Amino acid sequence: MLWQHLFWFFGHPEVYIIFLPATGFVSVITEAFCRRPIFAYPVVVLALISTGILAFGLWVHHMFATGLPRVGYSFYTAASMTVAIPTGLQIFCWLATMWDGRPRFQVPMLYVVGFIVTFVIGGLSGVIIAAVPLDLQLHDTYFIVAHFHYVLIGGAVFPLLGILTYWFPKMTGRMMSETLGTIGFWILFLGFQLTFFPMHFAGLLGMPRRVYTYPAGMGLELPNLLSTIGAFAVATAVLLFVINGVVSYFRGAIATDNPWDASSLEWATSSPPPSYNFEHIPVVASRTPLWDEKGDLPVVTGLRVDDKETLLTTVVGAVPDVREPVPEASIWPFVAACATGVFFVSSIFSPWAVLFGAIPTAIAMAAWFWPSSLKRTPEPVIA
Ligand SMILES: [Cu+2]
Repeated sequence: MLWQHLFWFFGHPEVYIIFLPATGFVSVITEAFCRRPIFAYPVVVLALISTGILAFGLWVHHMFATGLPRVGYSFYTAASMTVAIPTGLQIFCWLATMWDGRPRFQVPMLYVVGFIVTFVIGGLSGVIIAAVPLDLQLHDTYFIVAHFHYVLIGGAVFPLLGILTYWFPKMTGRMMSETLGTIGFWILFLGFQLTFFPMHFAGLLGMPRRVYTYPAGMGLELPNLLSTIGAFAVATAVLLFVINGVVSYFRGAIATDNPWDASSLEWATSSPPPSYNFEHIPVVASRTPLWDEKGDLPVVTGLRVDDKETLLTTVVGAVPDVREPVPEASIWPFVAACATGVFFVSSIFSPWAVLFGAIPTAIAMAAWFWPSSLKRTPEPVIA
């Protein structure tokens, strides 16, 4: 039991570790392809933060079938249903952005729409199985398999393929094929639904998960046949995506700096960007700098040219504050990283490693932070 608690105390938040970056991808794509800033941006951010916090209080909903005190059932059912609130808020904000914008349904945006449809279905089956009486019926059945694939493939894989298509021109300097991408999206979307939707029914009919065989004549033949056909479609779509990536890398249309007419800073530099990203640090005054400035962005001036230096600003107002010298190249951060790695890996095998592993780590850290008389001190900005 303790192991199960430990596993799910990791396993439930881990789902959100996968899902939360995907919400960022969705926001970025929705904004660019609807040509307006995200609707109710502070709500989206607060919803993200509260999802991250709530994620740590839900793990027991994976363990309803182990037997719990009554108050445990009630608490974790309530907490699990609560997480639908911030997630729902985000979905409504993205829909409002589309409603109020002028959406262009190119491949990345198709993946966002696929995400919303699929993830909402997964969210609804999630609210259903948060209820203990139903969960006890459906525990360890294909209904659960259907639910978590809707949440994870819908919530993470669709946004990931969308953002890869979106950032491909920035990473490689070439566009992915729109035709191949559109065909691939529809095969994936329909193939996914064909694979996982029938699993709800197989689960309701009592088919246990982690088992691929079943007795004939129980009504399980049709849902399993549909799932098998769908699985081949999903594999085909993934293969198409890879082929599209490889072919476009060599033969794709040359990308401009900002091929999607997006608003954020990565599109202000060339595709692909030089290793230093920007020759001069751009000045940004809003969340959509490239839509505000018609020409080139204004740049920071007055930094040293004979030495490495960066500009620090105040935390809330982003007003220029001090010019901070960039540290000289040093071997010590690398040594500290290696020593820390050895420390943690060897502590798996012996508790003594905690004691002896701490010594090289401490030496590396001390050398790294040793005060050097040669270091320049930060200088205030003269406005
Ligand atoms: Cu969970």
